[in-house]
Amino acid sequence: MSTPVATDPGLDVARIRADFPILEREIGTNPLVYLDSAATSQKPRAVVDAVDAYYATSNANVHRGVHTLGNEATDSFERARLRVAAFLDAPPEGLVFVRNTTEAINLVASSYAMQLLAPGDRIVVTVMEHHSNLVPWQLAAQRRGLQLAAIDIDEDGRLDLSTLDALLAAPTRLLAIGHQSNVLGTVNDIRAITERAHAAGALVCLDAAQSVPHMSVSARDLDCDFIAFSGHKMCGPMGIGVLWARPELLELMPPFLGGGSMISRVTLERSTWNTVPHKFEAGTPDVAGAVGLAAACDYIDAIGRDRIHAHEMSLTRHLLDVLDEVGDITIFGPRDLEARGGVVSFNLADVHAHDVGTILDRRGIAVRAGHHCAQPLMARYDVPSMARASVYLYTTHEEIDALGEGLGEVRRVFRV
Ligand code: C6P
Repeated sequence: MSTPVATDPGLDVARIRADFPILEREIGTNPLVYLDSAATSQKPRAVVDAVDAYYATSNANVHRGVHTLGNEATDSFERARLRVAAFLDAPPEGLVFVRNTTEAINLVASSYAMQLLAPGDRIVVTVMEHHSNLVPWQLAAQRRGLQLAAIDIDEDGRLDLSTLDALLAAPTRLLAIGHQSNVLGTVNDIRAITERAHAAGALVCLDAAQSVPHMSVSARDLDCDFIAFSGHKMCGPMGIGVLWARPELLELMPPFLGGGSMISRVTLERSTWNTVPHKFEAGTPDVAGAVGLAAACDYIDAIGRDRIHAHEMSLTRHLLDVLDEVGDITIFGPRDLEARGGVVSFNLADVHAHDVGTILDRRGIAVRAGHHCAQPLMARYDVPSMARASVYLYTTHEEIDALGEGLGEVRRVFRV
């Protein structure tokens, strides 16, 4: 029997689900059970409608025209910047619209690490990073002669911070760290870690791809120097993401991409740059994406991030219990709910995660299987792959039960 779970009586999941048209879909003859929100979330009608309304009524290029539509589009884009900055509790002049977390971190790697760090300087990452928060630093290290070092994890899948001060000592200039692991679900204590990094003279680049959608993230409270996240994991459109950086750092950093919009004055010989954050937004931006992301912020805040988080914690408790009941399951990451979010990776006996995912899909259950863009972490656990279930505001406890039944079928099929 699974442990009784305390659901938030205020979160009307049936009503929330009615906002997400895709959740009515069937996969074959089964209702869709979408347990892959860590890969990308589904989109509420409010976001789809906001994108649609923008294209239907105000579409024009931004920061260029003198005509009415151009001004409306520019207003919509800049209002979206203010809205998303407010969601992040951050000064809007530090908010750069990019495509996704990956692009945001590449921007920092190119315009900060490669340009403003010196050969021999060190960047510290962790072994639980997504490739997006590792490969850009590797490229910067190769091109600029920087060193890279990694914080390890303990048996429970939490960071081993006993080595942190030694790793942060000179010549470390930057700590690049995820807020919540997309594999282990581990939530790192960023406020405390940032204090230690700053005390050692290092800046902090936070990969918030898996945290901003699921909990209140305040740039002011966390005090990080760079924060990256994607719209598509937080009910927003694909193709829009955010780099927030301290404006004074953006001032110091040279541009990432060159072209229209990011300049102040151009001659055949040289150019000068637009003010921040526009200096980092070359070319025509994804205005509809920004408008959709602002609508996603409104949608999430109307429900309440604390309530969404409480619901997800209740689901996670249930998920851990259901996986235990299936038997022969190895769960990766902390068991303690205080230390984790609603992303749970596991393996069932010696069945390959892809086989688990394929059999679950036959029942309409979508989980992710593979290395989760975290190959160093797979190597750390000495496994080729993991299966992963992840929850969001529209997930129900019954869907977790369906996962448990599906895993029972996997056991029968593979006779384990
Ligand atoms: N993780 C997952 O299934 P992009 O693709 O740029 O929007 O996000 C990259 C990224 C960066 N950091 C973390 C912690 C992430 O989880 C992700 C995306 C997805 O886990 C797709 S690989």
